[in-house]
Parts: sequence; structure tokens; C-alpha cells
Amino acid sequence: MTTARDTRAATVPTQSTYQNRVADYWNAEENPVNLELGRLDDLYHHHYGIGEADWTVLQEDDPELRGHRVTAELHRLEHAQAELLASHLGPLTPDDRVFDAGCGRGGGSVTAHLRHGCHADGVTISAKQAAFANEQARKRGIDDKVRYHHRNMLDTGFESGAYAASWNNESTMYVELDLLFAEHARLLRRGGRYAVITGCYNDTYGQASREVSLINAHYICDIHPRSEYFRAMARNRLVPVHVADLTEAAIPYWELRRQADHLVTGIEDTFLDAYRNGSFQYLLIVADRV
Ligand code: GPP
Ligand code: MG
Repeated sequence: MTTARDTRAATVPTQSTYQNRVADYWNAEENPVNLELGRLDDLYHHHYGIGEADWTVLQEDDPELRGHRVTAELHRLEHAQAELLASHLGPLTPDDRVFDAGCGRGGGSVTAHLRHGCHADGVTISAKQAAFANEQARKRGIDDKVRYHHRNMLDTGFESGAYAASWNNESTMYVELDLLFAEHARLLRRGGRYAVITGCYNDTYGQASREVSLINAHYICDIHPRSEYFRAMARNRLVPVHVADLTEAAIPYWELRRQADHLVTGIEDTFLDAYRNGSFQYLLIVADRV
């Protein structure tokens, strides 16, 4: 029966071997740089930080205290990035719904809810992340408004036109942009807002650099060129209203993170090289759904 099959297809989280490998990565991921930062205030982010760092944290003499201060400073920078994204979701009311595509352990949806009072639906391909994020929302007492789903962001099965805003925070490099933007355009109401923060490779440099390829291998992702974002948005009823190059603003975070011996994952110098040789950019794009 096709109806039963179609219903199941809408909620099956992974649809390819690649997506299964990505899910495996996130189901197994327990990097201290994510868990120790998140534990500070139960806001678990899976993205990087922006803004000037307080370098005095490195001058702390007591090693244990220095570690704590560095952890807190990195978390402050990551949270500043989440707040920047949430500030671009447009005027939202507590009745509005927002969609967090690739929600990780849930910090972005909580940030948007705390700022706007809105309902949020986060989607992750990792069953473990969805369960973790739902438990966090339950403990915070916001599980009536903030919900996480083990679903595929390309085929959420959510209601068409039901969302006032949606976003990807460093999750677009796992999917084909045309398929992704088609789903955002379907879910957003007319005049709804879409925002993305992403690392993209710089078309003026040429093809993906060695550093971009190393980042791809590290996270099992496929970083898109900058141009492809605008082409794919134009094809999918998403009209950019604001673009910001956050590359400069991203460097202090990575400089501080590379000196955090208790948190490094080994990818820090590659990010700094990629940003500094001009092959890689950290971008915010905000678009209206027309
Ligand atoms: C952040 O997640 C990174 C990604 C999800 C993918 C790659 C992003 C690019 C901009 C290329 P994380 O917080 O889990 O990473 P980490 O463990 O390194 O902190
Ligand atoms: Mg992280």
C-alpha cells in the first residue's frame, strides 16, 4: 500500500549510507569541548564562537582555575553566536513556531525560545542527540514549547507553511542545498525568515583548499562554495535580506580554543589556516521566504 509506505518515508531519519555514517558520528560524539561548555548552563551548542575574547583567562596562574575560565570564555563566545542568529529570526510572538534544522543537543532552539517565547521544533539525524535535547527541555520545564525530533531535515514531515522562522546553524554542510532549501521554503509561511550560519569555501580562492578538505574529513561533511548558497536560495523562494562575513569575528574563538589543552580536538589550527589563507569563510545569510 503506497499510503503506509509514504507515511513511513516521511519520518525515516536516514535515507542513505552517507546519512547513516553521519548519524553514527553524532551518536558517538562526546567531545569535552561540547559537553563541558554545555554543562555550565545547560545550553549545549554544536557550533563555534564569535567576537573578541577575554585573553586574561590565559594569564590565570592556578591551572585548574585557568581551565575553568577558558571553558567559560569559549562558551560565552559560542553563545554570542547563537544569540546573533536568534536575533535575525524576525519579530516573533509566543504563538509562532520556529524550525531548527540540525539541532544537535538543542542549545539553539532553547536560545530562540528564551529570546522570543516561541515554539521550537528541532530536528537531528541522531537519536541520541534528540533524546538528550528533549531531556534538557524537560528539566528546564519548557518541553511543552521546545521539542526535538529524530528526523531528517530534508524530509521532516512537518506541516507546510506552519513556521514563522527557521535556520541551520553549521549543519548545511551535511546536505544538498537544493533539497534543504526546498524543505525550508515548504515549511516557512510567506514572509517567514530563514537564517544560516555556515562555513563555506571561497569561490575567489578557487576549488576547496587542502584545509577545507581536512575539515570535511574531520566531520564527515561536504562544505559548499559560497556561490552555491545564493544560487540554491534563488531557486527555492528564499531572497537574501542580510549577509555578514563573520570570518574575522571567528578567529579569536579558534585562537583561544587552540590554547585550551583540556578541550582541543585537533582541528583548531586547520580552521585558523583556512580562514587566514582566504580559502574558507564563516558567513551569516538571512533570507525572506517569498
Ligand atoms: C560544529 O560542531 C561543527 C559542525 C557541525 C560541522 C562543521 C562546521 C563547519 C563550519 C565546517 P561541534 O561543536 O560538534 O564541533 P566541535 O566538536 O569541533 O566543537
Ligand atoms: Mg563544539
